Amino acid sequence: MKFTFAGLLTFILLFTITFLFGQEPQIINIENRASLTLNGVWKYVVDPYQTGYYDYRRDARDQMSNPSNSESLFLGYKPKDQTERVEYDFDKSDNILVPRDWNSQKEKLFYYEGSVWYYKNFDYPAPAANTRQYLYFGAANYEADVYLNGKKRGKHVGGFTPFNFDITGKLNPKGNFVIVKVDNTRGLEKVPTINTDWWNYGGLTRDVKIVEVAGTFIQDYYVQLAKNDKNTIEVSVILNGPSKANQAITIEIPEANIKASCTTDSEGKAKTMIAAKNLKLWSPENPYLYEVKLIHNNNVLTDKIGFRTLQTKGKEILVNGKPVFLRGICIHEENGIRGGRAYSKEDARLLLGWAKELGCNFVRLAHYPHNENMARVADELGIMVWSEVPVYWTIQWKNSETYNNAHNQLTDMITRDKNRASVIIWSMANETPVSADRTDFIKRMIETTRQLDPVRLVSAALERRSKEGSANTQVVEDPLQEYVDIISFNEYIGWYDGLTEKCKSAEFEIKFDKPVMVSEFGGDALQGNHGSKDARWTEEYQEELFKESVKMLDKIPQLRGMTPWILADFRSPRRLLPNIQDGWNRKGLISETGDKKKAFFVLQDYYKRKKAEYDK
Ligand code: GCB
Repeated sequence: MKFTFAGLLTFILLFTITFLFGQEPQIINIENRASLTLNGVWKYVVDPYQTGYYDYRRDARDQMSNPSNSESLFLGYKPKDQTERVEYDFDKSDNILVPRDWNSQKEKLFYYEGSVWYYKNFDYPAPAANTRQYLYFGAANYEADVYLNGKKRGKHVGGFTPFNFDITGKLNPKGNFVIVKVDNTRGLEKVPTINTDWWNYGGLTRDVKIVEVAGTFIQDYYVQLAKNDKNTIEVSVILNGPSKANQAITIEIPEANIKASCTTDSEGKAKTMIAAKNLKLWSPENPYLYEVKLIHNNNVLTDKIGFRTLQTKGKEILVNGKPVFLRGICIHEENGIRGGRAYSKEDARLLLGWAKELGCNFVRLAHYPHNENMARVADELGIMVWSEVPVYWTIQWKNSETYNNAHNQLTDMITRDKNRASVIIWSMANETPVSADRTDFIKRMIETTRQLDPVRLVSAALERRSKEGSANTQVVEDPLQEYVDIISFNEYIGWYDGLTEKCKSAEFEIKFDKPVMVSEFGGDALQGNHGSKDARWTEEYQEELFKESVKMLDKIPQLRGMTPWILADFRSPRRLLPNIQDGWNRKGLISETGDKKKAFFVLQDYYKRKKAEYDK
């Protein structure tokens, strides 16, 4: 073999990309594939000094980074006899549930930020012939080092997106064990950075599975209506495996009498356009989902997919050609009643059920990709979705690693949810301070998004401010307005900016003929705390704020939606006021116990009116 310098560089680059950022390509639609769940009880060891990872000279013990130092500490090694010194024992360690964050399960880990080692053993009796196995994680916050049977399989960075490792041939019929070091330490260079207004829940927060696929299998696909064309389904498929070239793929939608095929190229990719007449279109009023089958070599992968068109025209947002008003609400991925990160279909039904009760046809899933169940349940319930990456406040705009990280999180979010009809907006960021570096950073993200998904709308929650010399006039002065499809901004007039009175005189001046969405407004109220409407923290203040806010915003001619902040109270380490906040951001319309505050009903009324206006 000829060994070139360029070849070596490429190898080093690929190695770095694979082990630092990632990842093997994401396998989508895990829910409908053969799998063994590793959810349930795991063992864990809290390791604040990363003793399992670094030796006393702080050299990595990790076999991959340091092959000569492959000491088996924390890698599942068991002493052979009483002479051996092994300073840990997973079997004797405490239990922890997966999926779930550690903070809400273990009192001693409530505020913990650092490393925790997870351990689980399992049998894998009989893989079917010619199959491959992948170890899949729905998410781990924030970094995960993954080991199978004592050998490192890889590392993943980013707390809210899925990842998988090929473990074909590495499983035994009995006695396998997975060890994962999960580290939720915050960092200036990370995405998000050290400063946020939500709880930094750590752990294996989503499903863990062994997924079994055919030797060559459908790894990824896109099945959606072509841009602005309700009679054409655009399909692309990616095969993974040794025989991926020149393979026939069949797409069937039995209920629509559709059966079509395409053939993969040398990279395993296939594309086709399928004519489709009279499809029942997906909409919030009729969230119709078709069973779609993707077939390769008699292996059938099914999904439930809705079809709808989406575009903006001047100030209108058109879904299936009809103007819509986005009656929305922001949601954090948290179930306050149980405590901790939301992860399950039941959690999704609770949160989206509340949104429905409020009269919403839209939700903003803030400020990071939520678990996949949210978009799937939204598909079923007919709720449109804004999906976001944690490019929040002040991340390091000049740092190329930070960019790569944000780019990976964005790509993984889109890859996972691009077949969900409910998802209509990809959001790039939240309240990022305008500067040339920041705008360049986000413009590059927008370009990536448009390449990956030509149909969905792009936005970002921007900031507004008072116009110079005219305190009442509110303007958005952000060059990103040019590049997004929907101009969205957050405003806290009547909470951080003046009292509710101020809403009466404030006016918005938006220069673009594009739809406007107010992506946040609101104020804190402790549920059950009553008083006059100008007393902060009371339900009455929040009620008044909502009454005045919707009146104020309704005057914006381009207003086509809003997602007030926020559906339910959520935990935040920034919220320190005793007897009121106690570690909770109280801007919820519903308390952490599930009780509705007065403002809930103000918004519900407004949405009834808006619905009637648009149903006409
Ligand atoms: C914001 C942020 C959101 C905060 C909220 C607040 O502007 O986007 O993450 O939680 O304000 O409550 O201050």
